[in-house]
Amino acid sequence: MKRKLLSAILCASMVAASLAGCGSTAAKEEATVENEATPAGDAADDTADDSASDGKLVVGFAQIGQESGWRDAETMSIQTYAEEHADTVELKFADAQQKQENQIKAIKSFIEQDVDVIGLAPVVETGWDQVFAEAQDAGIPIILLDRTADVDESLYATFIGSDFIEEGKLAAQNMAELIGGKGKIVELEGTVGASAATDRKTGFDEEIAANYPDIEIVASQTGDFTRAQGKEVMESFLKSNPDIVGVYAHNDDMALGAIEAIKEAGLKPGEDIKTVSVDGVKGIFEAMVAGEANCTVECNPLLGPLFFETAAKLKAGESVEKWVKSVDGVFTSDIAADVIDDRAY
Ligand code: GYE
Repeated sequence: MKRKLLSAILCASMVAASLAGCGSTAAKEEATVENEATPAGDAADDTADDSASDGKLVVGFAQIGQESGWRDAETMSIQTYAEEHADTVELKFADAQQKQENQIKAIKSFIEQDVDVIGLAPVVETGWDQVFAEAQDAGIPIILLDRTADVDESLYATFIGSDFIEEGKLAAQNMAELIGGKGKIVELEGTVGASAATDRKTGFDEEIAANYPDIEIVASQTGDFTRAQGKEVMESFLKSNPDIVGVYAHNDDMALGAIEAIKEAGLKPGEDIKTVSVDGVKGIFEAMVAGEANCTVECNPLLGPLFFETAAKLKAGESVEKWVKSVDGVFTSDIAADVIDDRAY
């Protein structure tokens, strides 16, 4: 009873943003009621849990939020897989609304519900040691999905995602080509403290510093991976740096916001100011086809199948690689029209 009540409270308070999450928790609650008829004790509980979830793979996923088109595509990929495999998989989904404290609450709730595997897209890199240790003590492996955490490797099972430093380097090379190796540019950073932002900045800035002495990054500021903030920050960049020739954004959504700001300033995005961003969402392909964006470095969000397959392996006690690296491509405006219809997100 205590366990059921706690789960319900946690669900109401922290998973409030995710109807799907509460829905699936409710299903588990019913199952837990049945368990209460069984004798107390770990072994009894385990048996009861298995029969309650029909031997299904029960996975809790603590999502960051809905900050970008990329994030929505990833959520869709995870939820669609769970729906299509409902006979073998049960997903508990929490939307943390971009707050680490909500993600920590979600993980604690998943531990309380004794899920088989926990998935997490860490909104920021630091601050996870304690809750990861709690999961480890409970014998629940953690899969880091799409962003890394700055913890000892022993505290998580695997990271599934892209090489952000490499993405930053590719972005720098493409920017250099677009602006003929010279000029002032600005940088729109992702969420402060997020691995995807820190590493995309490191890769880009280091590549520029090492190989392109005539390119100057005159301003670099966070736009929190959102379109609205990308636009707002770009507006102030344009006011203080009217002579820039390029903008590098750590994701496509911020680039799309920047494109709006450039247009409102009476300039032509894609011509007067070149754009390079990361993700490869449909919106940036549309902007490239329209001649308003120049290049995107792909970062695959369709990680649902790989995530669940990896979780199944972990449940079965199989070993998995510490980093399952995504294979991504680079797309420029000259090929955008040819490939836009094949884009899956
Ligand atoms: O690039 C961005 C999102 O963590 C890789 O997060 C992900 C990033 C993605 O908000 O659009």
